[in-house]
Amino acid sequence: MVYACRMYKRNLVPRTAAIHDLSGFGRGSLTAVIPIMSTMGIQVCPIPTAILSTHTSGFENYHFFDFTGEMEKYIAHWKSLDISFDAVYSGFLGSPEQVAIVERFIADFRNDQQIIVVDPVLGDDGETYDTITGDMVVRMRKLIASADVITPNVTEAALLLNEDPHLSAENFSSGRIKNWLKQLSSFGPEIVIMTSIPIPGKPKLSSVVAYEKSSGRFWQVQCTYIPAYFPGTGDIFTSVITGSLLHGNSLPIALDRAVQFVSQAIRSSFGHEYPLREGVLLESVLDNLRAPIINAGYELY
Ligand code: PXL
Repeated sequence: MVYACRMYKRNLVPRTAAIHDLSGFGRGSLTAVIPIMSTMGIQVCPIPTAILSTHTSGFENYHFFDFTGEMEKYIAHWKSLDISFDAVYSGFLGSPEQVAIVERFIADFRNDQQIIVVDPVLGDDGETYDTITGDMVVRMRKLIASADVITPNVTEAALLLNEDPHLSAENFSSGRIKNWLKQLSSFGPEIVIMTSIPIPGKPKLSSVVAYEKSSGRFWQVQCTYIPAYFPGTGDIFTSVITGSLLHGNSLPIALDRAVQFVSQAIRSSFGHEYPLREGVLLESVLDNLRAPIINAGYELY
């Protein structure tokens, strides 16, 4: 049986390996990555890093099964199948030891036309997530060196750079933002996308700023800040970025699509009264991913 298209020697639809946890309730990680990227016409091949009854933001006593001991056997079978990936996309890891497993996976499945996306999932809103240790932060600094694209939020960027993750909005001058992005790209990645950036003096807005090392250009997309923290929006954002780049969109168009989709998802949810920990009502907006981009709001920064 031949799985790739013989004539073009490529995958019939773009294919990504998705290295994230599977959290059964709460709409994040693989339960966001798979529907979003599938809707965008990408084949998603998951490698679970952990299996949880729920994600860890706002739930207590969740069941956490660390998949570290199983991952290498799972990956060894894939190696024997001679399959190729157009992207490798990693997110939440179940243990610091998984960094070495992901690095090996990237090295073993490397090809010229691939993008490696690492979402350094560590925390949000100035705090690390429940299961994230100092060792995970140290090892994540190493993992981003293997990536072409990284997508930290401001808290994760601060942790990776050993900066204060509790800075107030006034501290986010464009000079500081550019400096952080350049420092992060000096670890290795060609593209650094920082999300959830407050804008000094504009509490109703938030922004995403990206740096593209080879062109030296910075891009910004601003959006309305909605005062509600829904877990999983980082996973949603990076899934759209990865899908969009896999379809050959430019970086600023990918930023636009991701910001627009996350904003639509939050707006579709915020008007309802339900526990925020259940995440955005993703199912009600998935079809928007098939709509063309009408208003591109990106600008050079
Ligand atoms: O959305 C990031 C994330 C991923 N995976 C797990 C999490 C979180 C955030 O809380 O708990 C298990």
